[in-house]
Amino acid sequence: MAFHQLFAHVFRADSKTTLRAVAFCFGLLGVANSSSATILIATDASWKVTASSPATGDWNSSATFDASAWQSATVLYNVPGYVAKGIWSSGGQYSTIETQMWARGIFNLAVLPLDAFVNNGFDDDGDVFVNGVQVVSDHNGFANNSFADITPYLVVGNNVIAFNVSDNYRVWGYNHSAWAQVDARFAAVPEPMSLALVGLGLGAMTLTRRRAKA
Ligand SMILES: [Ca+2]
Ligand SMILES: [Ca+2]
Repeated sequence: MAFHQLFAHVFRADSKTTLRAVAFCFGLLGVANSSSATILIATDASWKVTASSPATGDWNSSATFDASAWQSATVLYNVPGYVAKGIWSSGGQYSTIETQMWARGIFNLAVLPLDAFVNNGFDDDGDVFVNGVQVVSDHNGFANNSFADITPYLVVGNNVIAFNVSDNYRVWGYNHSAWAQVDARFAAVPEPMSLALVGLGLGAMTLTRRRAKA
């Protein structure tokens, strides 16, 4: 039955139960079939940071790198338009001692996304890495934002996003911060529970039709 025939039939059936069942079915199908942008990871207090140069070179590539000596990030402010928070190490925004920071976060992917992008901002300069691949190189000497397509560098399983950042334009004394956010878009997969509910809804509609004919 074509959709317009089904729609016409439903309104002829004059059954609140049927209308509710059909509305429910198509509501669920709409949710199940839509693609959605999902924020995978964004800088916040859960990120690990250090103001000391990492001991080994795999700090930006290995999910199993030993970051136990690193500290949790200090959240400095909200970033307008993003979920990400501006972070730095414990020295904070006006430290006169900590002029560099290294930071890392880990996120797990069950499937690869259709596409994924990183937005970030450095006060003032730095590099962003995804699984060890440099995706941002910002060395213009002042605070600014960057954007990069990281789709090719993601893997199923654990992924590492990491950056190092330095402050080198000390307007208002020392002021430094950094933020990063990964947004990914996935192909939607209908959930088994939604399909089961759609089946129940269609069953209820059929039952209503039979009762209307009897
Ligand atoms: Ca910069
Ligand atoms: Ca600065």
